[in-house]
Amino acid sequence: MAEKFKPDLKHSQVTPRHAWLNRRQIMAGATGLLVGSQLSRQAAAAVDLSEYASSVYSTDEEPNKLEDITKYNNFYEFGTDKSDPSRHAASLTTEPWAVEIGGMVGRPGTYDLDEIVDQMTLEERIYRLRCVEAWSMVVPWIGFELSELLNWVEPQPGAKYVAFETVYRPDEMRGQRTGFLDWPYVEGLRMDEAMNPLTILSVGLYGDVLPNQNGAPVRLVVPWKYGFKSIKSIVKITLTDAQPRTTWSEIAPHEYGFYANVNPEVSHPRWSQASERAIGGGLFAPRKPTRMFNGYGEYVAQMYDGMDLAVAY
Ligand SMILES: Nc1nc2c(c(=O)[nH]1)N[C@H]1C(S)=C(S)[C@@H](COP(=O)(O)O)O[C@H]1N2
Ligand SMILES: [Mo]
Repeated sequence: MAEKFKPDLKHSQVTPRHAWLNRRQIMAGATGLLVGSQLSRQAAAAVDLSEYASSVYSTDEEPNKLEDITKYNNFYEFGTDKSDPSRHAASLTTEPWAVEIGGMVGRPGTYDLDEIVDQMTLEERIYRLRCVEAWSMVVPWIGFELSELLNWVEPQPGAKYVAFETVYRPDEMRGQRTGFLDWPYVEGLRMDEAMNPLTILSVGLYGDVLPNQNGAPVRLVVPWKYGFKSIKSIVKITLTDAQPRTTWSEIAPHEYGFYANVNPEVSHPRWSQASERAIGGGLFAPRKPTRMFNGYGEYVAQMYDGMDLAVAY
């Protein structure tokens, strides 16, 4: 497969990461939102699709255009305007990239991202993304299940949470030269949330490596939670027995909780969460009703049985 692909690559410089994205079998849903991408189209044509299970977790909704996904971003390390990340994120060096994995694991270490990805099963996952600001998109990520990585480093039985940290590089991230957030951005999940098959680490988008503004080279994607949980440009993953600090819940605990499950019935103190504005729908498109757990309840609701979701927001 690799040999077949190389001549077709449109990239003038094939980086190691480009190489693995094309070399490895990107599993694609049968409904194939492969259409948006040249590289993925080539992949679909060249491989025997019968060997590939479609991801049951992908939505068959139309994904947003690459333009929407890469020009309308939240990535405060590069500024607070939606257009700041696409204008300023090129300054981040994403190669080489190391991820330190530690805490309550059997095999702690600092691993090269290429080495990690080489061990993982890449899939295309087309997910809805619902920001707490009440806009939404549909994004064709490429990534692997976080559970596969955690199992690889052998979680200890006492581990109850996973903490994540974004890179801190004020020289490359202009937003980090301001005091707007308490850098580095940190996030966390409960262990069962981290092990849920919906939870992925994304390394690609539309068949290519992840653009910097979307959290290159590796970012979390937790589709049933508000977007701020999906932390970008991760350099540190720590398994712990205590609930990790999270950036937004520390800044405004009455507005942003640790759980942050999408919930149309619990309003943000300053706006309703009952509906959302679909990016790319045009100025006059009607708002979409927001769904409990962003529509992923069948896979995740049982994790919160017995929890009062109005309190644990
Ligand atoms: N490190 C970091 N991660 C982050 C953010 C951020 O500002 N910094 N913004 C979050 C928010 S609020 C959202 S909605 C998503 C946006 O992801 P996207 O730009 O790829 O759509 O990233 C999340 N991850
Ligand atoms: Mo967000």
